[in-house]
Amino acid sequence: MKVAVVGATGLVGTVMLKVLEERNFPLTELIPVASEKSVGKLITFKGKQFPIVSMDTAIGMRPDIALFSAGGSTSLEHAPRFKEAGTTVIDNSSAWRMDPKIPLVVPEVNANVLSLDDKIIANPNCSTIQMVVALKPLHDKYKIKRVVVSTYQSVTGTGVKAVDQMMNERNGVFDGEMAYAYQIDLNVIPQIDVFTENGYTKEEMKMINETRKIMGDDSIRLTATTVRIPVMGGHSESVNIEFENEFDLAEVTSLLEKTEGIIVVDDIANNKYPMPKDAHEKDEVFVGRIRRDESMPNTLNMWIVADNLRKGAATNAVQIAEYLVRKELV
Ligand code: 2RA
Repeated sequence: MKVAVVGATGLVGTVMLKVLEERNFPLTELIPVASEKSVGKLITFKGKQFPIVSMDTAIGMRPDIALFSAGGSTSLEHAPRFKEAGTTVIDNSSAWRMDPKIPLVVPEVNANVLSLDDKIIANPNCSTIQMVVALKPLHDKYKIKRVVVSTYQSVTGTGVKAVDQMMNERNGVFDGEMAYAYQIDLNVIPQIDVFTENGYTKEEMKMINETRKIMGDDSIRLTATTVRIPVMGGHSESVNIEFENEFDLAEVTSLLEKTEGIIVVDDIANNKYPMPKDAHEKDEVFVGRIRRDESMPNTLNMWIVADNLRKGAATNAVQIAEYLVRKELV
């Protein structure tokens, strides 16, 4: 497999390279792609050095797979050009996610929708990915009626500039460039992305719309509040789920424990629950604080944490690529 990583020097691109290396992806040639100012610089991968190339050079090299994490407009412009060259694009931006012709995939949930004809595949939003991994086994068993989610999202979801802003604020340096309109350190910002006409942010609408598409069920009702907190390492989510059917709490835990990609950390007797600090650099989704919502019948509360740069972005994209290779869809 010849694999291009588009946006190789960004936060997600860097993690994509690390994940490809760690998971020993069957790669014969790596093609790192970045903006003109990085062209010619070297990227070390598995002890070998690969020069960063331009978009045009990469397309000319006709990779089998291109993992894109370079923003929506780059993706809209260049993913179709890779597709023309016979490359399968797995795109981490929001550009293609809600296009009805484009599959939006979390492998544990809906890899079965993929076919040989899919040459552009969308990787969902980070906060959506970790939630659907945990919702899917429960939906299959008890049928979800409604989800109420509130998120606590890491600054790494915004990018390097936001990490710098937080660390500068922490170190008392306030003259750097701001990624957010407000101070983030020692603060909480109840806005992720811009507001839409209905008063929700784009991030909140992504969680609602992408969840229904990935789960293949438009009847699921969802509402979301997405919040940026001064944390690195992962996104956390408080999720309240109302089911059509009755559930047994021990069975819920056991279903989650048996689900590929989930680690249940739920030992309140010993004060154990998932935290971003522990999820950092892990590929799994961590679930804990599993308990009944005693104010409503058939309703559950749980707490979901995952490394947003890993399962929320790079790992999920690499897992899609692994699935394509395994099923000979590329
Ligand atoms: C965030 N959802 O955390 C974004 C990243 N894709 O802001």
